[in-house]
Amino acid sequence: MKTIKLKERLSELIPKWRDEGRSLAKEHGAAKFDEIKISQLLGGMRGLKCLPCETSYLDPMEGIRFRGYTIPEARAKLPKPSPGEEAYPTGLWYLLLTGEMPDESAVLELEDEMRKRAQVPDYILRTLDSLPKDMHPMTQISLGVLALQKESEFAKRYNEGMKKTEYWEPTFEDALTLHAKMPGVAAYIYRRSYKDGKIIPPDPKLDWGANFAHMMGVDNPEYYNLMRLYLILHSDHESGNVSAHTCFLVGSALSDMYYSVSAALDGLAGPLHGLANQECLKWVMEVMKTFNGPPTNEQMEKFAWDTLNSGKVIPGFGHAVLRNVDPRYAAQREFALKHMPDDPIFKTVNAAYEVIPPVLEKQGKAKNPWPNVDAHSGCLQYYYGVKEIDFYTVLFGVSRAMGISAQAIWARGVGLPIERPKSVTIKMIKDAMSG
Ligand code: CMX
Repeated sequence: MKTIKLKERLSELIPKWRDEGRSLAKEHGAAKFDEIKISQLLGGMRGLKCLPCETSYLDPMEGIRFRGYTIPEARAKLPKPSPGEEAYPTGLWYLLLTGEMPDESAVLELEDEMRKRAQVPDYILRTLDSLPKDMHPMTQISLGVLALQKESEFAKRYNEGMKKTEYWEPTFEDALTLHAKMPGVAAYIYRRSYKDGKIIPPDPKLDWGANFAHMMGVDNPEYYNLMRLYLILHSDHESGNVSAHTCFLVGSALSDMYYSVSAALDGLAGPLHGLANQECLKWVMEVMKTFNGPPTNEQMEKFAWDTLNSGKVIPGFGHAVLRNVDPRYAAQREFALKHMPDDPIFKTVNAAYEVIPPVLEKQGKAKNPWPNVDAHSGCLQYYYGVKEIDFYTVLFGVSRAMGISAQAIWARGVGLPIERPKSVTIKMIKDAMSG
């Protein structure tokens, strides 16, 4: 069977990565890299350096780098479809997996492979059909991905007794199949929950990113570009965030890619994580309803204080690691300034951008007063007619799956063990402090 270049390259790189990991552990296994403070033990392990991740690195001030490339660099250097202004998201997956910028032929080959695997099995459609249409789309996509587990090559090969050094290979196959099918599953959820329920088949002339938009029923070249950008921006954010870490943890038990990604989607569905994108647009709409349109900066300031004083967080602002404007926010703002500068929702998002950071600074609680990725994404979707706010986190999920699958393939490749940190009781902590 012909192997695509991406898989060939991985089969060359993975043994080297495995040796590198082994010799690091052998030569420096007893060395200390970080120490844990009690504030971290009781505070969500914030800042604790205890997870390896090769696909991306998040600098608090600069934001994410995908394999060393900033977002503007990746957008500029990754191959782009023609016509099209934004890069192929599949090219980013290649970069995340290998650390190497793909050329156009490697991306086209990957696109082709995705196209061949895109058909969503009938039993998945029937599973989705059995769910209430008003079930949250995140529950539906998690169930859809979970049901796809039947396709798992890893589970099959594991049962046949494959060697540990081969684990990465069916993990890669599962990821490829999952990414190929996931837009079709997500688009079907969109069509059945909000539209006429009819399936729009993929268009063989379109790339993976644009096809997702097409299958949802949004055929606008500008939206194709937005979708490609969206899928790139939301893909990877190191391995410590809830969705990535969930995938990493579940996968460490050798649960296959479908189990791991389904679990990750459940974490993404939390309002402090991915669901913040729907919460954010809801909040922006509330502002607009209260002031009959885009607010003045004074009105926005008052609304922000009212939210804080009622004990709620302002969705889309703050971050556990970032201490600056999220470059994923900046990229979406740039898109909005180019394509929809006069849109009233964008104007409201812009007022929030100007007003909220000083308000959060004045309140003095949030360590990062700046907007994150979720503060902008909904406004762009709404503009192009995707007005079903509950669906927004599904778009995030289709993208995030790429980053976490790349992490999972790396983890299988280097042979990381099952994750199992040690827990302690509060009494043990108190005793250690008083002793
Ligand atoms: N509005 C109001 N208060 C906020 C806030 C915000 N946007 N961001 C943080 N705070 C508060 C926290 O709730 C916390 O309050 P308490 O001390 O009363 O518990 C305090 O400020 C300190 O929190 P922090 O250390 O700055 O932030 P954390 O690392 O604990 O949490 C995050 C990070 C993202 C969960 C938080 O900033 C938040 O809730 N933001 C709003 C939700 C959001 O946008 N989430 C999406 C993040 C990106 C993503 O994962 O998709």
